[in-house]
Amino acid sequence: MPDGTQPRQTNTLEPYWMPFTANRQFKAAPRIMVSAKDMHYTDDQGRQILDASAGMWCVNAGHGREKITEAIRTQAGVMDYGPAFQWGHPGAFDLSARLTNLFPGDLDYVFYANSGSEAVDTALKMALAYHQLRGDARRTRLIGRERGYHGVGIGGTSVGGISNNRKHFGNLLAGIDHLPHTHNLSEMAFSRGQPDWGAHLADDLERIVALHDPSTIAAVIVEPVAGSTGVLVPPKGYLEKLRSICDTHGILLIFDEVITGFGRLGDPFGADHFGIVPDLMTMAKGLTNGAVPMSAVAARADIYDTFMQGPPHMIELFHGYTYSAHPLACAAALATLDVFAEDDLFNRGEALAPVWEDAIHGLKGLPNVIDIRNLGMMGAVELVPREGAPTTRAYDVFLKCYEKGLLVRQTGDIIAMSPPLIATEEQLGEIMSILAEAISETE
Ligand code: PXG
Repeated sequence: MPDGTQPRQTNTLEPYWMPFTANRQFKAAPRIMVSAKDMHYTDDQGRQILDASAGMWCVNAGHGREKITEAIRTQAGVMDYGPAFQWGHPGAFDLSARLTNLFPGDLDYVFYANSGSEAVDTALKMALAYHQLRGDARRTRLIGRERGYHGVGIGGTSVGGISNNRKHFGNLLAGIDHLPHTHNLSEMAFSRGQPDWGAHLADDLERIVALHDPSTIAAVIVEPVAGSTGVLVPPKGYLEKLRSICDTHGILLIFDEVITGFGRLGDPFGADHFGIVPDLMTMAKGLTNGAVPMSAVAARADIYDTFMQGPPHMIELFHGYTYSAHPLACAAALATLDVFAEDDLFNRGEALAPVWEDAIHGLKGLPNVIDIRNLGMMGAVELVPREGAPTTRAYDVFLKCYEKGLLVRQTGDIIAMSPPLIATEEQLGEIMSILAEAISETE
């Protein structure tokens, strides 16, 4: 009888169905990481790989932070798991007090999930239920944006705007519309920071509102800076316009800060960076420095209060996860906040951002580079697609980078980067010189 101690297949790479991966290509030439410390991974060949993407946008404080590791270890020894519904544990309350202290405006409440996808679906459900509880039950329409990424739940996929992520999965949720994306190469290529052109793209929300009538629209969800689709930086004034149109029409504004949260833009959240308080704000990734899965939704006080109305013995929100506020995740998040404070990482991100900007824009003029964009400690280099073979050029650059000891992300014909905030100026320079070599050597 199989007992799970032995592999069933002789090729032990085969049974793992890898996420968002070209499985056959990968298994023919695998890239296996075996350990990580500070700014580097070590692969199974013993090579050091400089991490220019903070894992997948999550290890903002650098790898293997002893304080975080120790907090997880200690918590596992004290209480491995605590039931989340109708029970609590101290870490969940400590973390909530500290997080809400960090959140901007009156985002005074926090709800926990385990992934960015779950946080997004949670926020969308909160928005729907909020309007219903206020007696405004016709407000069911959700507005996302082209090229938006909000994870892989049915809700997040529906409001998301990346064709490959949508096209295989049927009709998705009904009653969704999308804003246009904000990128335009001819108007904004090689902008440093926020492009001057494009605030008017937010006016499309007025068009959508007029089409469906404001009384039917529950919420608009956007990433303050679109990450997965290749670092699309919002034009100056664009997010302000979205906020004001939402206010005019009683529509909730949701910021998906899964990538932009926890120092990526040199502030705790994108909301701080842009000076705009959303009604709901999702976060994940950097919340625990990637060490334990955890995500959260921050909610404004009046949203929470709207739920706190029926008889007190009634559950107010029929939603949650077995692992909401998992003790190990809470311990990791609390320790992450300590590490951010001790290393002054929010300010460090802000101080490094101009160095990063100069470094990445130094790649202008390399072959096939048609755009470079950056904000905070995010950056992307866009390459002209090969005739008839889109995405292959950036994939080749990505592979060459790996061979030369550099980890970057590839999306379409874009190389996206988000180094840990502990990077030295020399390491930012090293990232760019390896990337420049890889681009120059790629046909
Ligand atoms: N919202 C945003 C804005 C995200 O970036 C999610 C939701 C979903 O999070 P989970 O934890 O369910 O994966 C994300 C995730 C990449 C990349 O390289 C981006 C993400 C995940 C993996 C890779 O662009 N973003």
